[in-house]
Amino acid sequence: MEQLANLYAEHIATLQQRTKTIIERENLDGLVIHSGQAKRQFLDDMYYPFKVNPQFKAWLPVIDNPHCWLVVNGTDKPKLIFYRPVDFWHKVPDEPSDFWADYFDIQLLLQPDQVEQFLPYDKASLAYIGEYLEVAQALGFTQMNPEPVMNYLHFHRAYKTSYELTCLREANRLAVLGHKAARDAFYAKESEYGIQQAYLQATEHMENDTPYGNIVALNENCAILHYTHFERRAPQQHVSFLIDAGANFNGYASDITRTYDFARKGEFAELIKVMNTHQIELGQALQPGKLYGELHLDCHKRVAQVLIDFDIVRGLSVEGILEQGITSTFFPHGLGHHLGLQVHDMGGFMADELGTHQAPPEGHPFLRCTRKIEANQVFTIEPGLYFIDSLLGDLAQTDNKQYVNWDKVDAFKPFGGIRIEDNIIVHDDHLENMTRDLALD
Ligand SMILES: [Mn+2]
Repeated sequence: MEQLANLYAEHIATLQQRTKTIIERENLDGLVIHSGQAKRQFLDDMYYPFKVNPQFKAWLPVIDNPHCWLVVNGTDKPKLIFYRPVDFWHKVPDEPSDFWADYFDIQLLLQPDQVEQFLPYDKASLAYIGEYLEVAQALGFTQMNPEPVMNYLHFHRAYKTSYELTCLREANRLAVLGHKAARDAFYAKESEYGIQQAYLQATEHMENDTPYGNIVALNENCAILHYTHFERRAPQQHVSFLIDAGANFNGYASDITRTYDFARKGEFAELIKVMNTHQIELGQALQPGKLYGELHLDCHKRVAQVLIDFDIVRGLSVEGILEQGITSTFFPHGLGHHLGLQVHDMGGFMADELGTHQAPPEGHPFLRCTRKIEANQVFTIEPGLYFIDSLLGDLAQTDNKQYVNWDKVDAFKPFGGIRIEDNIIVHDDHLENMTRDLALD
């Protein structure tokens, strides 16, 4: 990981530059970024898993330590107030000595409530960036998460530094190890729970380390978009498998989906093959200057063609299917989103750094990205095609019922559905499909 250390200087310089620009524009002296606090469960002495403020982990790969603070102004060396209590109950974080430590003036904080002595006295021109507004208020902050600052940071976070791209490649590498182990566990007829264990072991992740709850679905469960149940017993028969699972590296996420047919032959296997081709082609269409929303509409066109080719919808042309909105029954989610410190990285709807909202096209409320595609952005591309009982039921209540080949739908229902998802970097002159580059078919 020597490469990471070499790239980190430029990463910090970029964040410093962004900070300098926005605080000058907003007449601020600096930003104070709070890593967060552990949340306690109601009437209990147990804590929820800690999830760090993404604006904090943008600066350094410390993702498991609450009560840390950053004081930055874009000019001075960033100050890190690093929480390191005396505690014989828990493992205390080591004193920072990693590659990133040299880039901060580090002060160790023994108790959360002693932070005041490390913060600048006059807070009138400082903005608090974090979740705990009452803590900020008690400390004397009057400006908390000012919208122009947040919009600016979110917008620019879409442009990844070389350090961040390296982290995202590594997050892909880890996830692909998990996906291959999960695929093998599927063909070995494991349960959803068993497949999940194989995934976690291969990625060396604990369940709370993954950037989102893994979706591990067998058979008709593949039709449940966010299925996170993990049935403990294997089904009588394995027919299909959908896994949507990522990994975390230095706080950066991967987000990868694959769908398998157990028999590797038959019409569902064919359907996977065709969707896989569309997924690859949609990924190749991520050209700088285009709007991401155009790709989403292109995907609906492709899904309409698939519905015709597989005789699922009859008596309508591609245009007719789109006009009637029938593709949304089979492909009800967005084509994809920005990826980075968060799985659904911020800034997907922003037309500019002021945060001007660019709404999704009419009839596509679930699309998470409408932004102009540019170099150094990272996207997921995840077309899907599902046989979802409730949505098919809704469709059967409309005049469009006549166009659906219900026998075909019934034949596909036991397989649930298909989603295929890669993570792609847009470069100036080429695209980099991080997921396919790792030989995940
Ligand atoms: Mn995704």
